[in-house]
Amino acid sequence: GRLYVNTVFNISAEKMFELLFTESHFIRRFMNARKITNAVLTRWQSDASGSMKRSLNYTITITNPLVGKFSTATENQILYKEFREGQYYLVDSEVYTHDVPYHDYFYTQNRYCIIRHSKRKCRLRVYTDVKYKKQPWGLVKSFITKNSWSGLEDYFRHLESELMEEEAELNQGCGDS
Ligand code: YK8
Repeated sequence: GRLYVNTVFNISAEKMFELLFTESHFIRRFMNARKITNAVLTRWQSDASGSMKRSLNYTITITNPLVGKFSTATENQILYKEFREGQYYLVDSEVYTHDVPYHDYFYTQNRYCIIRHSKRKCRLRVYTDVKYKKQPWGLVKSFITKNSWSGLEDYFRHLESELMEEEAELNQGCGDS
């Protein structure tokens, strides 16, 4: 896998979770900017093991010229029960893109770690991995992997920069934070 984000923000861990994993204005604006439309999300619900789950369905707009312009996608998220309110959150997210070439071969696994750093700071880490449900021919596999990495890198670079803007807005007028 790859580590796409590993940054300390002037945002509390609790707030970071709220920004990324609830229906926040931030995530709505970000989805608009990425042209992610038709989003339908379920609420977080606890499962038998005590972890929390939710799923998202949406349509993504794709800039890769090898692929059609749009694809529907499903994202299944799990918030592990080891989370500590305000301290530590671990969310695993599996993303299935249903309408891209070779969609039945692969999905993407994103792991988001939010760790309290101090009262008003947290570290956000995002690891991603391209996973295979069936083994494609070698050339196809490297083609899928390469195209996935470039799309993911663009996405997470954008997310990180939008979080930095949000951080600046949140901290306006309280200089000592
Ligand atoms: C989520 C991973 C692959 C996919 C794309 C597919 C190329 C197909 C390869 C052919 C377009 C928001 C990506 C980047 C679309 C966007 C997905 C996003 C960023 C040519 C063989 C959508 C996180 C996420 C996970 C997986 C990304 C797809 O929150 O290259």
